[in-house]
This record gives sequence, C-alpha cells and structure tokens, in this order.
Amino acid sequence: MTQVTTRGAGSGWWSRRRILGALSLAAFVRPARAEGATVEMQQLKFAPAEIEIPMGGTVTFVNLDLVPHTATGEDFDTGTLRKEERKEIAFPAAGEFTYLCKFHRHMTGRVIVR
Ligand SMILES: [Cu+2]
Repeated sequence: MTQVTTRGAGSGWWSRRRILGALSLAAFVRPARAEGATVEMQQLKFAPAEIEIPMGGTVTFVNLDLVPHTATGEDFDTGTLRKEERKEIAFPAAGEFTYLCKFHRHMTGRVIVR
C-alpha cells in the first residue's frame, strides 16, 4: 500500500515535469510574441505603457499627438518625434528599460526584453 502510493506520487512528479517542459517549449515558439511591437504616443501617454518583446526584437514608437514627444531611456532615445513620425528602436539585450518623454516627464513607459 505504501509502495503503491510512493510510486504513484513519483510518476506524477515526472509527468508534471514533462508537461512543464512541453509548456516552456510551446512558449518559446509561440508566434503571439511578435518580434516587432508598436507603442503609440497618444493623448500624452504611451500605449501600451508596458510592453514585452523577445531579445533582439524592436519597438516602433509612433506619435499620434499634435505635440512632439520622445521616448528617452538610459540606453536609447527616439529623438523628437512630431505628429505622425515614427522611430524603430532595437533591443539586442535582455532587461527592463524604463523611459519617459523629455517634454512631458509624466509620460513614462517600460520595455521588458526577455
Ligand atoms: Cu511628450
């Protein structure tokens, strides 16, 4: 009785590990995580304010407001973007990159690169 229970728990642990392995593989190849993402600057906000991309991916910032904006972080800067202008930024390394607009410092966002 005790042996059966032990063996049962053991195989359950192994199959759980196998399922987790399959899940992480699925997450790795999942196409929903696009390599190129877009952040809109609209109504004095970044949308989405937080975005996750894979390592080596890009984020295109596009200004939909009448006033100029920037997306300025420690490691990158779009420079001034006027209405309808856009700038693509590449993120070759993993990490979390916060940024703001130099003209409207309450405008903040974050790019998470995994
Ligand atoms: Cu701005």
